[in-house]
Amino acid sequence: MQKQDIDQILAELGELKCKTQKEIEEARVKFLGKKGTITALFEEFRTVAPELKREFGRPLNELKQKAQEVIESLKNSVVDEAAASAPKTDLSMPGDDYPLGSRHPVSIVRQEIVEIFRKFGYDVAEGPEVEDDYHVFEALNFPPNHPARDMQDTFFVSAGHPNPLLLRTHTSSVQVRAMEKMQVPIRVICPGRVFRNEAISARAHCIFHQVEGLYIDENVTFADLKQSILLFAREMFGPETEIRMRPSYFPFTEPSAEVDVSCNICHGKGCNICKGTGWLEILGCGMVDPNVLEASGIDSKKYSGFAFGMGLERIAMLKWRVNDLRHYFENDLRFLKEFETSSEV
Ligand code: 2NM
Repeated sequence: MQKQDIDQILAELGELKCKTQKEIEEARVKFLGKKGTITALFEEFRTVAPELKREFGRPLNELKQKAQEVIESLKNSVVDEAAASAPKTDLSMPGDDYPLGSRHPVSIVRQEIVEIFRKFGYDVAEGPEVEDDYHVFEALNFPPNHPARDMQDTFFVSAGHPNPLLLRTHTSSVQVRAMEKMQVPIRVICPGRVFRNEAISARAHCIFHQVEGLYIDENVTFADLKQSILLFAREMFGPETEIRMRPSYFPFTEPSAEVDVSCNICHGKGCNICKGTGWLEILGCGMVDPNVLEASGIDSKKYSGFAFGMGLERIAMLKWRVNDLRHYFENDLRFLKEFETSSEV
Protein backbone atom coordinates (compact mmCIF):
# COMPACT_ATOMS: atom_id res chain seq x y z
CA MET A 1 0.00 0.00 0.00
CA GLN A 2 1.19 3.45 -0.85
CA LYS A 3 0.15 6.96 0.11
CA GLN A 4 -0.27 7.66 -3.62
CA ASP A 5 -3.13 5.16 -3.87
CA ILE A 6 -5.10 7.18 -1.35
CA ASP A 7 -4.26 10.53 -2.97
CA GLN A 8 -5.22 9.20 -6.37
CA ILE A 9 -8.70 8.20 -5.17
CA LEU A 10 -9.05 11.52 -3.32
CA ALA A 11 -8.32 13.31 -6.59
CA GLU A 12 -10.87 11.19 -8.44
CA LEU A 13 -13.48 12.04 -5.81
CA GLY A 14 -12.62 15.72 -6.19
CA GLU A 15 -13.34 15.60 -9.90
CA LEU A 16 -16.36 13.36 -9.67
CA LYS A 17 -19.26 14.63 -11.75
CA CYS A 18 -22.58 12.88 -12.09
CA LYS A 19 -25.58 13.90 -14.18
CA THR A 20 -28.08 11.34 -13.02
CA GLN A 21 -28.93 9.30 -9.95
CA LYS A 22 -27.93 6.25 -11.96
CA GLU A 23 -24.40 7.65 -12.44
CA ILE A 24 -24.16 8.42 -8.72
CA GLU A 25 -25.03 4.84 -7.90
CA GLU A 26 -22.37 3.64 -10.37
CA ALA A 27 -19.79 5.90 -8.70
CA ARG A 28 -20.77 4.59 -5.26
CA VAL A 29 -20.23 1.02 -6.49
CA LYS A 30 -16.90 2.00 -8.07
CA PHE A 31 -15.52 3.41 -4.79
CA LEU A 32 -17.44 1.79 -1.98
CA GLY A 33 -19.04 -1.33 -3.48
CA LYS A 34 -17.88 -4.83 -2.61
CA LYS A 35 -15.26 -4.64 -5.35
CA GLY A 36 -14.76 -0.89 -5.10
CA THR A 37 -11.34 0.75 -5.01
CA ILE A 38 -11.69 1.98 -1.43
CA THR A 39 -12.96 -1.39 -0.27
CA ALA A 40 -9.93 -2.94 -1.95
CA LEU A 41 -7.59 -0.62 -0.01
CA PHE A 42 -9.23 -1.71 3.25
CA GLU A 43 -8.61 -5.35 2.25
CA GLU A 44 -4.99 -4.52 1.55
CA PHE A 45 -4.69 -2.65 4.87
CA ARG A 46 -5.22 -5.94 6.72
CA THR A 47 -1.90 -7.20 5.35
CA VAL A 48 0.02 -4.01 6.15
CA ALA A 49 2.85 -4.49 8.62
CA PRO A 50 1.81 -3.49 12.19
CA GLU A 51 4.36 -0.67 12.41
CA LEU A 52 2.85 0.94 9.28
CA LYS A 53 -0.80 0.68 10.38
CA ARG A 54 -0.72 4.08 12.08
CA GLU A 55 0.50 5.74 8.91
CA PHE A 56 -2.29 4.41 6.70
CA GLY A 57 -5.17 3.82 9.12
CA ARG A 58 -6.26 7.37 9.59
CA PRO A 59 -6.00 8.60 5.96
CA LEU A 60 -7.86 5.50 4.86
CA ASN A 61 -10.76 6.15 7.23
CA GLU A 62 -10.83 9.81 6.15
CA LEU A 63 -10.92 8.70 2.51
CA LYS A 64 -13.92 6.47 3.12
CA GLN A 65 -15.73 9.24 4.97
CA LYS A 66 -14.97 11.73 2.22
CA ALA A 67 -16.29 9.33 -0.44
CA GLN A 68 -19.52 8.83 1.52
CA GLU A 69 -19.96 12.61 1.89
CA VAL A 70 -19.34 13.26 -1.80
CA ILE A 71 -21.82 10.57 -2.87
CA GLU A 72 -24.42 11.79 -0.35
CA SER A 73 -24.16 15.43 -1.39
CA LEU A 74 -24.36 14.48 -5.09
CA LYS A 75 -27.52 12.47 -4.37
CA ASN A 76 -29.15 15.53 -2.87
CA SER A 77 -28.04 18.04 -5.47
CA VAL A 78 -28.30 16.20 -8.79
CA VAL A 79 -31.65 16.71 -10.44
CA ASP A 80 -32.09 13.70 -12.58
CA GLU A 81 -32.19 15.14 -16.07
CA ALA A 82 -33.71 12.01 -17.52
CA ALA A 83 -36.52 12.14 -14.97
CA ALA A 84 -36.85 15.94 -15.29
CA SER A 85 -37.25 15.75 -19.05
CA ALA A 86 -39.67 12.80 -18.88
CA PRO A 87 -43.22 13.72 -19.90
CA LYS A 88 -45.21 15.36 -17.10
CA THR A 89 -48.72 14.20 -16.16
CA ASP A 90 -50.94 14.58 -19.20
CA LEU A 91 -53.62 16.94 -18.02
CA SER A 92 -55.72 16.30 -21.11
CA MET A 93 -56.25 12.67 -20.08
CA PRO A 94 -59.85 11.86 -19.16
CA GLY A 95 -60.45 11.31 -15.42
CA ASP A 96 -60.99 7.94 -13.79
CA ASP A 97 -64.39 6.48 -14.52
CA TYR A 98 -66.53 6.76 -11.40
CA PRO A 99 -69.25 4.11 -11.34
CA LEU A 100 -72.54 5.96 -10.94
CA GLY A 101 -75.39 4.50 -8.93
CA SER A 102 -78.86 4.28 -10.40
CA ARG A 103 -82.20 5.61 -9.19
CA HIS A 104 -84.36 3.18 -7.28
CA PRO A 105 -87.51 2.19 -9.21
CA VAL A 106 -89.74 3.44 -6.38
CA SER A 107 -87.96 6.79 -6.50
CA ILE A 108 -88.40 6.99 -10.30
CA VAL A 109 -92.15 6.34 -10.03
CA ARG A 110 -92.56 8.81 -7.15
CA GLN A 111 -90.83 11.53 -9.10
CA GLU A 112 -93.03 10.93 -12.17
CA ILE A 113 -96.23 11.13 -10.11
CA VAL A 114 -95.11 14.21 -8.17
CA GLU A 115 -94.15 16.01 -11.39
CA ILE A 116 -97.56 15.34 -12.95
CA PHE A 117 -99.43 16.76 -9.96
CA ARG A 118 -97.03 19.70 -9.74
CA LYS A 119 -98.12 20.58 -13.28
CA PHE A 120 -101.73 20.45 -12.05
CA GLY A 121 -100.84 23.07 -9.42
CA TYR A 122 -100.35 20.85 -6.35
CA ASP A 123 -97.72 21.61 -3.69
CA VAL A 124 -95.60 18.83 -2.21
CA ALA A 125 -95.99 18.31 1.54
CA GLU A 126 -94.08 16.01 3.86
CA GLY A 127 -94.60 15.05 7.47
CA PRO A 128 -93.26 12.83 10.27
CA GLU A 129 -93.06 9.03 9.94
CA VAL A 130 -93.53 8.68 13.69
CA GLU A 131 -96.99 10.16 14.19
CA ASP A 132 -99.65 10.27 16.86
CA ASP A 133 -102.95 8.40 16.89
CA TYR A 134 -104.81 11.67 16.40
CA HIS A 135 -103.28 12.50 12.97
CA VAL A 136 -103.26 8.93 11.67
CA PHE A 137 -106.70 7.76 12.87
CA GLU A 138 -108.76 10.12 15.02
CA ALA A 139 -108.83 13.11 12.67
CA LEU A 140 -109.47 10.77 9.72
CA ASN A 141 -112.77 9.47 11.07
CA PHE A 142 -111.53 6.02 12.13
CA PRO A 143 -113.93 4.70 14.78
CA PRO A 144 -112.33 3.82 18.17
CA ASN A 145 -112.40 0.08 17.53
CA HIS A 146 -111.29 0.09 13.89
CA PRO A 147 -108.98 -2.89 13.21
CA ALA A 148 -106.21 -0.60 11.84
CA ARG A 149 -105.86 0.76 15.40
CA ASP A 150 -104.99 -2.74 16.60
CA MET A 151 -101.43 -3.84 17.52
CA GLN A 152 -101.90 -6.53 14.86
CA ASP A 153 -101.95 -3.95 12.09
CA THR A 154 -100.00 -0.93 13.33
CA PHE A 155 -96.53 -0.54 14.85
CA PHE A 156 -96.87 1.37 18.11
CA VAL A 157 -93.94 3.36 19.49
CA SER A 158 -95.63 4.16 22.79
CA ALA A 159 -98.86 2.45 23.85
CA GLY A 160 -101.15 2.89 26.85
CA HIS A 161 -101.49 6.61 26.24
CA PRO A 162 -104.65 8.42 25.11
CA ASN A 163 -102.81 9.64 21.99
CA PRO A 164 -100.07 7.02 21.45
CA LEU A 165 -97.15 7.46 19.09
CA LEU A 166 -97.04 5.04 16.16
CA LEU A 167 -95.51 4.58 12.71
CA ARG A 168 -97.90 6.12 10.20
CA THR A 169 -99.88 3.54 8.24
CA HIS A 170 -100.68 6.02 5.43
CA THR A 171 -99.56 9.51 4.47
CA SER A 172 -103.08 10.88 5.05
CA SER A 173 -101.69 12.19 8.35
CA VAL A 174 -99.63 14.68 6.31
CA GLN A 175 -102.83 15.86 4.64
CA VAL A 176 -104.46 16.34 8.05
CA ARG A 177 -101.53 18.55 9.02
CA ALA A 178 -101.93 20.45 5.71
CA MET A 179 -105.63 21.03 6.42
CA GLU A 180 -104.76 22.27 9.93
CA LYS A 181 -102.32 24.90 8.75
CA MET A 182 -103.11 25.86 5.15
CA GLN A 183 -105.75 28.21 3.87
CA VAL A 184 -108.41 26.86 1.47
CA PRO A 185 -108.04 26.28 -1.48
CA ILE A 186 -105.66 23.43 -0.68
CA ARG A 187 -103.90 21.34 -3.29
CA VAL A 188 -101.23 19.05 -1.83
CA ILE A 189 -99.46 15.90 -2.87
CA CYS A 190 -97.83 13.85 -0.09
CA PRO A 191 -95.22 11.25 -1.00
CA GLY A 192 -93.77 9.15 1.80
CA ARG A 193 -92.91 5.89 3.50
CA VAL A 194 -95.59 4.07 5.49
CA PHE A 195 -95.55 1.09 7.86
CA ARG A 196 -97.96 -1.77 8.48
CA ASN A 197 -97.55 -4.80 10.66
CA GLU A 198 -97.76 -7.38 7.87
CA ALA A 199 -96.04 -10.71 7.37
CA ILE A 200 -93.49 -10.16 4.58
CA SER A 201 -94.23 -11.99 1.32
CA ALA A 202 -94.07 -11.45 -2.46
CA ARG A 203 -97.26 -9.35 -2.22
CA ALA A 204 -96.99 -7.63 1.16
CA HIS A 205 -94.27 -5.79 3.08
CA CYS A 206 -94.21 -3.99 6.41
CA ILE A 207 -92.73 -0.89 4.73
CA PHE A 208 -93.97 0.62 1.48
CA HIS A 209 -94.37 3.98 -0.22
CA GLN A 210 -97.45 6.00 -1.01
CA VAL A 211 -98.39 9.16 -2.77
CA GLU A 212 -101.61 10.72 -1.54
CA GLY A 213 -103.28 13.84 -2.88
CA LEU A 214 -105.87 16.26 -1.54
CA TYR A 215 -107.84 19.06 -3.17
CA ILE A 216 -110.20 21.28 -1.17
CA ASP A 217 -112.11 24.31 -2.45
CA GLU A 218 -115.66 25.58 -2.88
CA ASN A 219 -117.83 23.37 -5.12
CA VAL A 220 -115.35 20.53 -5.61
CA THR A 221 -117.37 17.56 -6.92
CA PHE A 222 -116.93 13.90 -7.75
CA ALA A 223 -116.77 14.95 -11.43
CA ASP A 224 -113.62 16.97 -10.62
CA LEU A 225 -112.15 13.92 -8.91
CA LYS A 226 -112.91 11.68 -11.86
CA GLN A 227 -111.47 14.10 -14.43
CA SER A 228 -108.32 14.76 -12.35
CA ILE A 229 -107.68 11.03 -12.03
CA LEU A 230 -108.29 10.49 -15.76
CA LEU A 231 -105.82 13.25 -16.69
CA PHE A 232 -103.28 11.85 -14.24
CA ALA A 233 -103.68 8.31 -15.63
CA ARG A 234 -103.16 9.54 -19.21
CA GLU A 235 -100.02 11.49 -18.24
CA MET A 236 -98.67 8.53 -16.31
CA PHE A 237 -99.66 5.56 -18.49
CA GLY A 238 -100.13 7.09 -21.95
CA PRO A 239 -102.79 9.16 -23.78
CA GLU A 240 -104.89 6.13 -24.78
CA THR A 241 -105.43 5.09 -21.16
CA GLU A 242 -109.03 4.66 -19.93
CA ILE A 243 -110.13 4.51 -16.31
CA ARG A 244 -113.01 2.85 -14.50
CA MET A 245 -114.22 3.40 -10.97
CA ARG A 246 -115.67 0.79 -8.64
CA PRO A 247 -117.42 1.66 -5.38
CA SER A 248 -115.30 1.11 -2.29
CA TYR A 249 -115.03 2.11 1.36
CA PHE A 250 -112.52 4.20 3.33
CA PRO A 251 -113.23 5.76 6.73
CA PHE A 252 -112.06 9.20 5.51
CA THR A 253 -114.01 9.48 2.25
CA GLU A 254 -117.68 9.24 1.27
CA PRO A 255 -118.38 8.18 -1.39
CA SER A 256 -115.19 6.18 -2.04
CA ALA A 257 -113.93 4.43 -5.14
CA GLU A 258 -111.25 2.10 -6.38
CA VAL A 259 -109.72 3.15 -9.73
CA ASP A 260 -108.56 0.78 -12.46
CA VAL A 261 -106.63 1.81 -15.59
CA SER A 262 -106.89 -0.04 -18.88
CA CYS A 263 -104.05 -2.52 -19.26
CA ASN A 264 -101.56 -0.96 -21.67
CA ILE A 265 -99.76 -4.26 -22.08
CA CYS A 266 -102.60 -6.20 -23.77
CA HIS A 267 -104.91 -3.22 -24.48
CA GLY A 268 -107.88 -4.99 -22.97
CA LYS A 269 -107.36 -8.32 -24.67
CA GLY A 270 -106.34 -9.95 -21.39
CA CYS A 271 -102.82 -10.90 -20.26
CA ASN A 272 -101.22 -12.35 -17.16
CA ILE A 273 -100.41 -8.89 -15.75
CA CYS A 274 -104.09 -7.84 -15.69
CA LYS A 275 -105.11 -11.47 -15.05
CA GLY A 276 -107.18 -11.52 -18.21
CA THR A 277 -109.45 -8.66 -17.12
CA GLY A 278 -107.94 -5.85 -19.23
CA TRP A 279 -107.85 -3.63 -16.09
CA LEU A 280 -105.21 -2.83 -13.46
CA GLU A 281 -106.08 -1.46 -10.03
CA ILE A 282 -103.88 1.55 -9.25
CA LEU A 283 -105.47 3.80 -6.64
CA GLY A 284 -108.18 4.52 -4.10
CA CYS A 285 -110.03 7.82 -3.82
CA GLY A 286 -113.16 9.59 -2.70
CA MET A 287 -114.83 12.79 -1.52
CA VAL A 288 -113.35 13.83 1.83
CA ASP A 289 -115.86 12.99 4.59
CA PRO A 290 -117.31 16.19 6.16
CA ASN A 291 -116.23 14.84 9.58
CA VAL A 292 -112.61 14.92 8.37
CA LEU A 293 -112.91 18.52 7.16
CA GLU A 294 -114.55 19.64 10.40
CA ALA A 295 -111.94 17.86 12.58
CA SER A 296 -109.25 20.04 10.99
CA GLY A 297 -111.27 23.25 11.24
CA ILE A 298 -112.59 23.46 7.68
CA ASP A 299 -116.23 24.48 7.24
CA SER A 300 -117.82 21.46 5.50
CA LYS A 301 -120.92 23.54 4.56
CA LYS A 302 -118.79 25.93 2.55
CA TYR A 303 -116.04 23.64 1.26
CA SER A 304 -115.72 20.17 -0.18
CA GLY A 305 -112.78 18.18 -1.47
CA PHE A 306 -111.47 14.98 -2.91
CA ALA A 307 -108.53 12.81 -1.93
CA PHE A 308 -106.72 9.84 -3.41
CA GLY A 309 -103.88 7.52 -2.55
CA MET A 310 -101.70 5.00 -4.35
CA GLY A 311 -98.94 2.52 -3.54
CA LEU A 312 -95.69 3.17 -5.40
CA GLU A 313 -94.32 -0.38 -5.23
CA ARG A 314 -97.48 -1.64 -6.87
CA ILE A 315 -97.25 0.88 -9.72
CA ALA A 316 -93.54 0.14 -10.20
CA MET A 317 -94.39 -3.59 -10.29
CA LEU A 318 -96.87 -3.00 -13.10
CA LYS A 319 -94.51 -0.69 -14.97
CA TRP A 320 -91.50 -3.01 -14.94
CA ARG A 321 -93.32 -6.32 -14.36
CA VAL A 322 -91.56 -7.04 -11.09
CA ASN A 323 -93.15 -10.09 -9.50
CA ASP A 324 -91.91 -9.88 -5.91
CA LEU A 325 -92.21 -6.87 -3.59
CA ARG A 326 -89.18 -7.96 -1.58
CA HIS A 327 -86.86 -6.94 -4.45
CA TYR A 328 -87.58 -3.29 -3.61
CA PHE A 329 -86.12 -3.57 -0.11
CA GLU A 330 -83.23 -5.98 -0.49
CA ASN A 331 -80.99 -3.65 -2.53
CA ASP A 332 -79.45 -6.50 -4.51
CA LEU A 333 -77.29 -4.70 -7.09
CA ARG A 334 -78.33 -7.16 -9.79
CA PHE A 335 -81.89 -5.88 -9.36
CA LEU A 336 -81.03 -2.19 -8.92
CA LYS A 337 -78.81 -2.12 -12.01
CA GLU A 338 -81.80 -3.13 -14.13
CA PHE A 339 -82.98 0.47 -13.77
CA GLU A 340 -79.77 2.19 -14.88
CA THR A 341 -81.17 3.60 -18.12
CA SER A 342 -84.46 4.59 -16.51
CA SER A 343 -82.50 6.69 -14.02
CA GLU A 344 -81.75 9.25 -16.73
CA VAL A 345 -85.44 10.20 -16.94
C1 2NM B 1 -106.71 6.85 -0.15
C2 2NM B 1 -107.97 6.65 -0.65
C3 2NM B 1 -108.95 7.61 -0.44
C4 2NM B 1 -107.07 10.10 1.56
C5 2NM B 1 -107.95 10.87 2.29
C6 2NM B 1 -107.20 11.84 2.86
C7 2NM B 1 -107.64 12.93 3.75
F1 2NM B 1 -106.68 13.23 4.61
F2 2NM B 1 -107.87 13.99 3.05
F3 2NM B 1 -108.72 12.60 4.39
N1 2NM B 1 -105.94 11.66 2.49
N2 2NM B 1 -105.87 10.59 1.68
C8 2NM B 1 -107.39 8.92 0.77
C9 2NM B 1 -108.65 8.74 0.27
C10 2NM B 1 -106.43 7.98 0.57
O1 2NM B 1 -105.67 5.96 -0.30
C11 2NM B 1 -105.94 4.73 -0.87
